Amino acid sequence: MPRQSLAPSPSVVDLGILVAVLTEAVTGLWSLTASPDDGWLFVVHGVVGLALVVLLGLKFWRVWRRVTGGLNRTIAVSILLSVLAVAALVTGVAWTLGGTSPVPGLTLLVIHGYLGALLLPVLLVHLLARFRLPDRETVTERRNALKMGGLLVGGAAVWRLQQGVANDLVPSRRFTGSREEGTGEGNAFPVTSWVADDPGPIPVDDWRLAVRGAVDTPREFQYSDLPEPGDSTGDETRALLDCTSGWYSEHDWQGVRVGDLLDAAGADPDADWVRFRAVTGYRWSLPREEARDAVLATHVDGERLSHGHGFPVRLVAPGRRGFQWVKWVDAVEVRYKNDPAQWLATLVSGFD
Ligand SMILES: Nc1nc2c(c(=O)[nH]1)N[C@H]1C(S)=C(S)[C@@H](COP(=O)(O)O)O[C@H]1N2
Ligand SMILES: [Mo]
Repeated sequence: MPRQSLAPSPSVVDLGILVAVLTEAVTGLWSLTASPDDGWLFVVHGVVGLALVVLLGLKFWRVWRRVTGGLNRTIAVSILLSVLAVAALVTGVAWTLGGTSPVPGLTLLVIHGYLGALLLPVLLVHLLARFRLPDRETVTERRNALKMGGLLVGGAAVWRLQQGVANDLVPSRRFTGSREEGTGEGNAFPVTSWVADDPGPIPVDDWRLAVRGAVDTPREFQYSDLPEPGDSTGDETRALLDCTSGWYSEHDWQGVRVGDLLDAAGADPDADWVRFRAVTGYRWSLPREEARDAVLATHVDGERLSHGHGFPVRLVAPGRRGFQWVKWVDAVEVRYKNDPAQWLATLVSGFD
């Protein structure tokens, strides 16, 4: 532990912890939808997380005597909060360094996310009991500002070192923290549902793909209407599926270009959104121009999609996180507005 003279004033440490935790919450949540242009989110999340380790160390050093003085409700909340914070930091760092989870079916990254989410309401209770606004002079005092700045620079330096180690330990790591699984091997990659969506096999004779909404002529296609891999009317795209639970897989996807479906139905050029709906009600929307270049895939690396991967068709949305790649699609809907309720649909779909 550094001597207390090297530490910022206690009230500044406390404020720093609050700001850091809120930063982690925002960047952590935001990272779930991050596109390849949002790499900086993960950098901020990592650097601030490492600075938080030091801030919490300083705080624990200062307050641990209080805990040994006996238990009351406020102290119990503080202890719970400390345990959650340490567990969130440990799982986050361990995931980066290639650690594997003791809980089957839950990666360390997912556990890290749950711990972070659990921590926020406990933090709120803790703040309601203990929050004091530090006075302005202390916060802006030059030596405090310098020490906090030093902490961030230190966090950035350790983060760089840690990235080097992590890239050695987990060579397939992406900037999102995800690890490679089954690239180029057809259907042999993980099957994931976002929450509970898990329909039975879809009888292809009854299945239809509807193109509807803001279109001149609503259309319906049977499976046999869709192009086979290699057909001149078909499309193939190489794209990487990156699931927020911590794995990614890159494949050649064969199917039909969404733009061709929209042209076949005569989509209204003023309608800015295209919504992809699964047989279960799970759905996601893309801006029209992006949707036009997306593919509704029937095949992966030339293999017919397995049921788990979305047979008869699944959306391939390059640059989007996995949860937006809707599986078991049966409708493409051209719309004038985006669909904020789609968030809820992805969470509740599959519960009945
Ligand atoms: N209908 C539907 N589509 C879905 C999901 C789902 O639960 N239901 N899960 C999504 C998530 S979280 C991911 S990562 C990918 C996983 O695709 P895979 O199971 O083919 O690997 O599908 C997405 N598409
Ligand atoms: Mo996912």
